[in-house]
Amino acid sequence: MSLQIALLLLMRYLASTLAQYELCKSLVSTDEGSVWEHYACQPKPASMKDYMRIKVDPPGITCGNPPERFCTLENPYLCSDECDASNPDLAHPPQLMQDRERNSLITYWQTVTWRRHPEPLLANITLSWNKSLELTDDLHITFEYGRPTIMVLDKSMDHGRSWQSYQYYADDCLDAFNMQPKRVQDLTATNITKVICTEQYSRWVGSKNEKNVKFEVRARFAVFDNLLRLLRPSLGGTYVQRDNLLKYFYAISNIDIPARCKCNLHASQCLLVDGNLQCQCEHNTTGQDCERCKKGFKAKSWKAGSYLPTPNGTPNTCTYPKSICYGHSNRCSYIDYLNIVTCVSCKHNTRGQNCQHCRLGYYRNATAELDDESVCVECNCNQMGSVHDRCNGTGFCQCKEGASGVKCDECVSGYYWKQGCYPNVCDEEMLLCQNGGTCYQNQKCICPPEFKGVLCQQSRCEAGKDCNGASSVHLSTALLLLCTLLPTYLLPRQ
Ligand SMILES: [Ca+2]
Repeated sequence: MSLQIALLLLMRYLASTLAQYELCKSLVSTDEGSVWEHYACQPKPASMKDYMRIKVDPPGITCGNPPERFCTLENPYLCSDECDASNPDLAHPPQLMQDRERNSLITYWQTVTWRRHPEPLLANITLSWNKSLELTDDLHITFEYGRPTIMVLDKSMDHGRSWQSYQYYADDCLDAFNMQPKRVQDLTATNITKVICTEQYSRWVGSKNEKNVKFEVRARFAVFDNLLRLLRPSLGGTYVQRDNLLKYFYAISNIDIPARCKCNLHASQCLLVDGNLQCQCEHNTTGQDCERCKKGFKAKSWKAGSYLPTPNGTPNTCTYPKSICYGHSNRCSYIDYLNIVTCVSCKHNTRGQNCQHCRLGYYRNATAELDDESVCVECNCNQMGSVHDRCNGTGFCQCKEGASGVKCDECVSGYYWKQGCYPNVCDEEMLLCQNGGTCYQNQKCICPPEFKGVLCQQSRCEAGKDCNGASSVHLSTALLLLCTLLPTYLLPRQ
């Protein structure tokens, strides 16, 4: 677990320093045309103070209504400064924590002074975006007139419904929170997300010397709304001087939040839409954080993109049911303007826009799963017996006349096989060879010498003649010839 966290942090660090993951997709040329390739992507870090909504509590905590005087820790007895909410030059409203300061004029929000001591001077500052963010660098809060001696940073993962303390700050952690003081750099990979109390940003070093309070997230990222609870103002390095409470108050001139929109690695842009930050989701995802698949693109459950493997990560694109192509292509692309997904280079004898069909000459193997490499099996139609090499969905080939069987490699009754099926010339039932002829493999009748014809139905004798007589004539001629020759051999030589 710790290794995973460390690795993820490293990836995030790399991702924030290298200009990677800026591209969600690109059109690449292939042998089969241009297709979109998708990549894990994320928006660039930005200063989120421009989009921040600030709310301060309790009511009346901001100074100037009614107008009041205050002094500073550096000049504790010259209490001539005035806060007046009705005078723009003397007002210190909350928005001065996020304004862009011009001409090096520092502007700041300021609270009422600690007149009611010993009642605590409490102030809550809620920072919200109505959008999940990921801090990409340290959060900086700049305090004028000294940093608080006690404060807490809370975070909310549910837009402010519930809060968890994220970091404690105190000049004396044991005294304020009964916690041992720690620094972020003391944390190791195993306890990197531990909630600590730090004394690093609360001790008095002079209000001009050190104004910043940091929340170090370079090593610890967060998704959040923030609640800054200011519990005790700067005391100027000493105890509370009850005779001069006008020097105790909070003043914040700037809150810097370097962060990026959390888009789950599915968007490279995050824009303000109707006053709210909105990821410009790619990879067929939708939602403010691209946290779900677009309607119809739910072939698999939604997944955030991944930084791994380097350098491009994994987009984990949402796909519509057919377009996962059951793993038969890794080159499927979503075409925006047609709102379709199309695949090229279908493998495993599949074809179709989504590799959802079997190639011609192949049929769906009913016993194989859709993602099985053997999902399409060859029809294997007999070339002689089939009309073509294609078959139907169950593997049956289309047979020529007389042929039968799944592969058309047999003949129906009345036909014989010889490089295909041909009608019987003769058989033992209907097409009987006549006149003593015998049927040879249904292909021909072998006739006696005196007959001819397909079924030996035709006599070789011409019609009307005595074919027997004709035969004896031939015989007697032969005998006569023999007899005339015989004496030459049989008679004794004289
Ligand atoms: Ca300011």
